[in-house]
Amino acid sequence: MPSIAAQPYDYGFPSGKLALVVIDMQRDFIEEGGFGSVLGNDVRPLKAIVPTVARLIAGFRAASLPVIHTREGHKSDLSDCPPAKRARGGGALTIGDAGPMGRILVDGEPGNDILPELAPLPDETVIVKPGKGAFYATPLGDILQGLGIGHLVFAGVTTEVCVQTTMREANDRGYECLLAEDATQSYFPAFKTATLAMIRAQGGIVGWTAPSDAVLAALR
Ligand code: TIU
Repeated sequence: MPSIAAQPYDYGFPSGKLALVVIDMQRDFIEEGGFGSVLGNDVRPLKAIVPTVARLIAGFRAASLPVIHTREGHKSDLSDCPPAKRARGGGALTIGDAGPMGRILVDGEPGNDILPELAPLPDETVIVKPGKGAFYATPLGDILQGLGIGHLVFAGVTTEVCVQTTMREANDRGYECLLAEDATQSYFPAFKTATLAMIRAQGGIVGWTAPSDAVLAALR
């Protein structure tokens, strides 16, 4: 069984049975004027991981392993956006309002697009999700079951919100989860550090973490 040099210990996976889940690498979180910035965040640090995420995606494609992309986005009538979620944030604009990249966090708007550098290939799955977790109210679980995949590598943003929520959902569903340390980012550096530590604490209570180079070495 191949393995990735990881913390808290090596991560083994069945040959040919590993998928990459790229969480929410969309303009709404990474570019000025999207959801991330209307929440009051400096979005610039998130852009820095794009080349690393691109390398991971390229490695999975080269190994003929599935790459699954997610986007956080709501229907245009906001019927899948709980009023409580829409009310959060306290900024001048909120979900569904018109911003510089179209309506904020709404599926189909320019701001909801995945960054062009990380664009999904036509045959890759894109999950549009109304929540922070990618399993909630989406077909992700059924798709993974159909692929016979039980081992997941995670990348994307933000570490402690959508990435961690999805990893915890996956962990509770029995998936073996690894987070690529340098292919994820938070608006809050301390939250990223804490998330990596809490995932791998207690013998890997939520999963494993490893640098992207260690993941790519194992794929080769
Ligand atoms: N605000 C924040 O850190 N994140 C989100 O709202 N969504 C995701 O993490 N994708």
